[in-house]
Amino acid sequence: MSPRRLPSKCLRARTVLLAAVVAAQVLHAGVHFTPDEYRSRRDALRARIDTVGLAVLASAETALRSGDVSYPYRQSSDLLYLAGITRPGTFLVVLGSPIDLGGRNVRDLLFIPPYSEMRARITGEAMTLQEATTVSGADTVLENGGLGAFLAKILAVKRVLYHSAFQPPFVVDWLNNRILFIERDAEKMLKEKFPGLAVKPVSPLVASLRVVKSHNEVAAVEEAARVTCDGVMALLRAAHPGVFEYELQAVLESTFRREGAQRTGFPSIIGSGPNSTRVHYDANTRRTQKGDVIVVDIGAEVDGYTADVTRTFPVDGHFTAAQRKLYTIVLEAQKAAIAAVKPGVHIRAVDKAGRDVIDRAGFKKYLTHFLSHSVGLDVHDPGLTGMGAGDSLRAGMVITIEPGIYIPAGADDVDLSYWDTGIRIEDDVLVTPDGCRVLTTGVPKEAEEIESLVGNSD
Ligand SMILES: [Mn+2]
Repeated sequence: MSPRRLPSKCLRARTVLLAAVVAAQVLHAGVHFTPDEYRSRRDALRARIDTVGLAVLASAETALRSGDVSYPYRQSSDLLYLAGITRPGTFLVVLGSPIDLGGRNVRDLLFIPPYSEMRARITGEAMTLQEATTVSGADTVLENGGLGAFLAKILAVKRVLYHSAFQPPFVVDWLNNRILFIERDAEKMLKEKFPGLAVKPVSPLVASLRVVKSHNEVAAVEEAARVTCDGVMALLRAAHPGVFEYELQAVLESTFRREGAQRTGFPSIIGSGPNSTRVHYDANTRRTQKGDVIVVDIGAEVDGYTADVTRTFPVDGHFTAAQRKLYTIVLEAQKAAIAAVKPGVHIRAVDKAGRDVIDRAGFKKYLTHFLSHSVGLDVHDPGLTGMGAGDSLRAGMVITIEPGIYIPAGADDVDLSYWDTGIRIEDDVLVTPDGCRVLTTGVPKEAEEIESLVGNSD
């Protein structure tokens, strides 16, 4: 990448270009979510916090890669959800009951980095108070330098503080061989300064809001699903024995970007041969061989929302008898689980419907994970863990259904024709009032259809 400081003669041309880019971003961000929607989400959060309480949510930290180079930035999902602001250095305050600020009734405040002309010229990423107001609909937007003084005043009169987690909550001080507990110490200092103040995490409250998706959120996941499926179709057509896993990743992710995805929702998994049995393999370095199956578990992120799709295919376009047998079982399991999805059903019953098919076929020990999770702003979206008593499905939830069978080399209770074979099939489904609707229909999953697409570039 180029260094941060540009030679001055480039600045004018870049400024014009960047102004166009910024304008396009603002337009794009408005496609799915209006300030009214963010406002109603904050109202829903307010209804869950005490009237004598307030919530403070910090944006994600910028992660340093080395020197003055950062990793690509991605906003915290909770802050995106409640305010739509994509920049670091942003803090959102949601008040349990309104306060009077300069004669105005204020329910929420946003604190953002001060506008910097220099930053606008160099990165195009400066935001004015007015722009932040337009995006978020917050009652008041102020510069983030004022956050400390504001909190000092407001915490003196509030009884409960909900806050977002410190990331990371602790750091290792290896010079002194000790751990610095940032979050614990911050909470301790607050309680000393404001006796009687209760300090709680805000994330469970926001999670309870995020679990059922709005109409616009479903539209965002559908768009992510469409782009994701297009990427898989391009990948299938580009596959042939001898192709490297990373070449397939490049085809996939270039399709994502060309179709408007900002990034992937999680590192792309392209696992061939032995790697198909490793459920979280994402090194993507192996050269494929004739006879391999390839598991691709991937998701494009569009406007903050990700899809999560898995397809498995033979690199040479022909499943072996053993591969086809496993594929048929997993597909049957997936269809059985999808058929079980409707409001009121517990997520463990959905898991069981799919798992039973694999158990009956005699491959119980080769299914090593739960079959479902919520998907949305995060690939493993909060609110539906499979563990809680309250994990019954509700209309508007978006969940994945992803059974699999993974047989490593050396498995001693199966024929060796099954070795090094991982099969997983995953779709995203919207729970509807009377059942569900599969959102990721853009790429087929019947064995013959998948086979006919592999290497087929016409
Ligand atoms: Mn998944």
